[in-house]
Amino acid sequence: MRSLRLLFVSTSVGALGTGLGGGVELTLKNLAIALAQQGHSITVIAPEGSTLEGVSLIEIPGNLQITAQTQGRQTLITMPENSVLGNMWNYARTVQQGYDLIVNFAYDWLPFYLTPFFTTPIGHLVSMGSLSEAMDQIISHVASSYPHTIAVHSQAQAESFEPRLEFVRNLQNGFDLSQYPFCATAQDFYAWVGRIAPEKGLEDAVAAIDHFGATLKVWGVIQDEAYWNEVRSRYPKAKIEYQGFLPTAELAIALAPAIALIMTPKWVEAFGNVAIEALACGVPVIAYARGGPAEIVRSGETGYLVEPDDVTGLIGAIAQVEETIDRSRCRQQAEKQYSLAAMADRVEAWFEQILKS
Ligand code: HBI
Repeated sequence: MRSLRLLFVSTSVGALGTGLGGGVELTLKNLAIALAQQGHSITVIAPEGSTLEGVSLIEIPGNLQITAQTQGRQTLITMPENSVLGNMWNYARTVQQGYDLIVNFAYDWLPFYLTPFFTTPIGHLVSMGSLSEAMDQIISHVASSYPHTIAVHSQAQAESFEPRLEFVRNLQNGFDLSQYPFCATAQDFYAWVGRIAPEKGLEDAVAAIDHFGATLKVWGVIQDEAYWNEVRSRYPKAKIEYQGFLPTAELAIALAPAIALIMTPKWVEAFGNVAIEALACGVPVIAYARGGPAEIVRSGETGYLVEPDDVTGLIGAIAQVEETIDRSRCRQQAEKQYSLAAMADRVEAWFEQILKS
């Protein structure tokens, strides 16, 4: 494929490197690295204060968007004064001639609405499942009016939208697996990784490990302090060890010896980057059979899929995971399906389809 001049416009809810952008931060960084390795040139537009080593970055000032997952389904589309989202897309408008393709990473109404206003084609990588009527409507509209310009991370995510998205591309995700050390023997703890917020369902993982009196190490940004305190006060004897929010490389090293990663999403997790990160380290994944993780975990082979919201099911899986799952099979699945190269191939095919149509 000819080398492309690519312009990435980042998420609007936080500067890159702060963790507030959740999975999108890692996805954007990994794509920039993978596509640069394939010979493309990438420029990233992101909120002021962003950091992204080795990639040319344009920092834009302005006020952040409210995170979409904290709003209701009837939420109105809102923009703060001096919106960083508006400023990023105005800047993209002024420089678009210098690029073959623009990729939007924000889960916000504006970039989807602007699709026909740009002469340079825009691809939208949708980072979450359905959250509101207004976003469903604009994403579905772009999916049908501009076929192949919408990409998602899983089938479940695509199916969560109403009306159903047509012509979308399932990119899954991909990671720099060299950052993930394979750990053949586990130490005596379980892991939970993610933004600490209600949609991530930490309370179920705590309930399950509390049953065994086992240790649960928790990594991630405490996005909802009240929720965090409520979980800990509900299980006062649970051995929860908060490990803070670590950059990828450090998280991988700390996570690698876990007996298993426990994923308890209460929402349709669009993908579940942490599932791949765990598998890459040889850590089996015990997850609710909901959203992206249900398309990643091979139950009985690289972990266990459990009936959603069934804590007893989590307990049953935890009881047998250590004896029954071969940790090298976990690493093998990550290498085959979720390497940066595998992801770059899927993304290049997506780009080709956009540029053709
Ligand atoms: N909310 N409004 C809005 N815009 C985003 O780009 C956005 C978000 N919430 C979460 C989010 N992006 C990222 O954390 C995703 O990785 C989930």
